[in-house]
Amino acid sequence: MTLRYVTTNEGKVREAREYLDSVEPLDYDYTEVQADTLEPIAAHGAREAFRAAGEEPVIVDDAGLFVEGLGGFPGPYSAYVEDTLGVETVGRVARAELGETPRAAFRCVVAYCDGEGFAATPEPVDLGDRRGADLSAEDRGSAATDDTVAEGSLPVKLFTGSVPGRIVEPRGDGGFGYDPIFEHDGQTLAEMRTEEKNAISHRGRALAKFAEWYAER
Ligand code: ITT
Ligand code: NA
Repeated sequence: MTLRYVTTNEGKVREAREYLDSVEPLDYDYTEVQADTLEPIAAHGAREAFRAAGEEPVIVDDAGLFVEGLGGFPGPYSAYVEDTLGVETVGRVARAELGETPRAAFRCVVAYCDGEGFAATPEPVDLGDRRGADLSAEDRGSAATDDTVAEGSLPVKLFTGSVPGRIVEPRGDGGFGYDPIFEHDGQTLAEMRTEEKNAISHRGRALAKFAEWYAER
């Protein structure tokens, strides 16, 4: 069965192909529920996309840039803020407000849904990084305000990754989105080749965990 990567972002697909050779992009615009974390957005999107894909296995990838001194802004609103303000303005505002190189992190949540349940294997929790946490129970907690979940909660498995860095003046023309203003270890993500970015990135970490788990599935 084909695994569908539900995204309209070619940059994400390019990065995912390094981990999953048989993945096919699915251009489906899932509803982005409002939340201050990425997990419920990705979980909800995966359930909706699974149904829209004719009940084929899907992964949804929700990511964002979290500037520490701005309370995590733009966080889950990163796509909207990129479209409205633009990446350079976000960088300028952060540096005007917080000084030359404010601390930030990229986070990525990969949500997998194939209609089946998951064995309840207790997973170790590492720093700010919930490895493959099965949030179906947590999601059920919000069912009262969430129509789709109330229809019957499809299990979703989540894989997260994050990378710390600093906001800098834009450099580099690789990558996509906020990559030019995010520096990690002396280089912006836009100055890295795809393999280099994957080796350290939020998405690379989430996808590596997912690919390892999926190979056993
Ligand atoms: P899909 O929802 O179709 O997957 P999107 O680009 O809207 O595409 P997100 O909602 O996950 O995806 O993206 C949130 C924002 O964060 C958006 O502005 C992206 O450009 C940006 N972003 C996501 N991953 C990134 C990365 O690895 N490097 C730089 N910016 C990234
Ligand atoms: Na999105």
